[in-house]
Amino acid sequence: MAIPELKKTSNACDLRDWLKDVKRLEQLESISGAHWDLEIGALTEIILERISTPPAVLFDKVPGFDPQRRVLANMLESLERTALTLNLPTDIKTIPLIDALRARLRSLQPIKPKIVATGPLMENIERDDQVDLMKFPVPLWHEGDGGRYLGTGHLVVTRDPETGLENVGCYRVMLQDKDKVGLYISPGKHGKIHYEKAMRAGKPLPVAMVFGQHPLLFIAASQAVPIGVNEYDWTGGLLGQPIEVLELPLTKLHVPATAEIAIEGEIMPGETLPEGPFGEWPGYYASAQRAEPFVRVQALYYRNDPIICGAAPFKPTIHGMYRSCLRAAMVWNGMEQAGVPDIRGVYLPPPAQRFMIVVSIKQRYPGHAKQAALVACQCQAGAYLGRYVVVVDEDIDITDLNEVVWAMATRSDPATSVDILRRTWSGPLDPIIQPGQKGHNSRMIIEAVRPYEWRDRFPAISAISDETRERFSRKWEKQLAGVQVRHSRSRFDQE
Ligand SMILES: Cc1cc2nc3c(=O)[nH]c(=O)nc-3n(C[C@H](O)[C@H](O)[C@H](O)COP(=O)(O)O)c2cc1C
Ligand SMILES: [Mn+2]
Repeated sequence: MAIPELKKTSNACDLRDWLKDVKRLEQLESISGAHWDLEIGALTEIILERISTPPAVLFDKVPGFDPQRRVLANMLESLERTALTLNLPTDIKTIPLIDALRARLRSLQPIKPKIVATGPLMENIERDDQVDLMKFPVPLWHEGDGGRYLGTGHLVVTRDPETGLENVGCYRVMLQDKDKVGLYISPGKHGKIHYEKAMRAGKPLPVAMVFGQHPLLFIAASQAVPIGVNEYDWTGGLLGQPIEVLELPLTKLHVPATAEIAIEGEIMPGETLPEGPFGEWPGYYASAQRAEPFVRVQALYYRNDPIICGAAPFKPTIHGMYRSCLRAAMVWNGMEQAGVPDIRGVYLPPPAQRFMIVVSIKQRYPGHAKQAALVACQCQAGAYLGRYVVVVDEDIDITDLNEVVWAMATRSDPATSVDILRRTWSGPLDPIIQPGQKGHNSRMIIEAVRPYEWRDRFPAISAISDETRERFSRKWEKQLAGVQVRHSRSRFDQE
């Protein structure tokens, strides 16, 4: 597939420009007066549940706060906004988007950010005793959360105390006090490695955080950019031009010049506070409240009328398509690098996320389907926290779960089409593994393809052919359009 041209943007990755583009797409809504205490979170969830293409939602006039201190939710919950953010055409379809993204990832050359002297972030500066994070409308996102989460769609910037390399990761941040924020970083993450090195040396770890930025930076911080690659460089590489950053005065860490809100401070050795629980992406609370480190905030910076970006995970049955696309692109590249031929598409059905990988292939030789499945679930991008791998033929639309289920139901026979891999890589968020036993789980490979040996004699499909559909759709276009308008209504209308 031809890779769409990169469009040069006038400036470096500004959320406010992105919001203007989203408004032009007619995918931005604002809601005034929702309360921080569960109301913003619940409305976000209800909109995701009810609307098949959910808009981005800007919450303003939050009771008890400066009316222009806002919260943005559902940034990336449509294909169009995902494409916009990745600088791809907004009319692109799912598999072409994944294909274009993987081509970009494959050829990505990191571009160092441009360090600028100042930017909109410096419109308001508060130091030491002036710092008051309680003045921001930080939501309680889910009913069972142990606190209000300021950081769910944000950046956490740290530096390796030994190598000096900077990292930008997205690790949840809980509001602890007016000048304290707790964070949870899971084992092996780059920020955790920095933290552990600093603590071993008995030294504080300087930390900067950004709560509100262009969503591409959130993607960079929350998707596996390889260790050693700075996420700002990666973002510049994906955009084809450097992003603009400021060097913060106390920690010398870098944050985007157009960030909405940023803090800098330190994690002190040995200091912890209770953190969590927080509703996580599999749709569960994997663990109870724990003692976790926190940052003592020394300085706070924010734009006028700042916007907190929220990307709290809800049950994946109602959202998360953009994360499926990103992971699919990485798995597809991993499979291609391992030499699997004729892959027609890779997708992770959003309700399952990493727990299910679907691959479509044009079968070339006996064992091709098995090879595709094994590599999909064991290449680096697909190996962690998986469960099911389904391989289908190229005629199946893998972005449509109905089609995938139809293929499973009609082209697989459990006695011969299924294999189980044991003791594969799982993790602390795996709901089916008992507490205290987390670590390993298993994988099921389902070959839902026409069996290779007699694929040419497999029963023919009864649906109309593409040509017939095209011919009659064109001939009856007007009548069909009328039927469609009268009968496809949003789920909101049905209530
Ligand atoms: C909305 C969202 C929230 C996340 N929260 C956490 C978290 O609280 N802790 C964590 O360790 N990883 C979390 N992650 C995953 C990390 O952001 C991801 O693994 C990322 O690659 C980490 O950056 P790093 O590779 O530089 O460490 C989250 C991801 C998303 C999309
Ligand atoms: Mn990293």
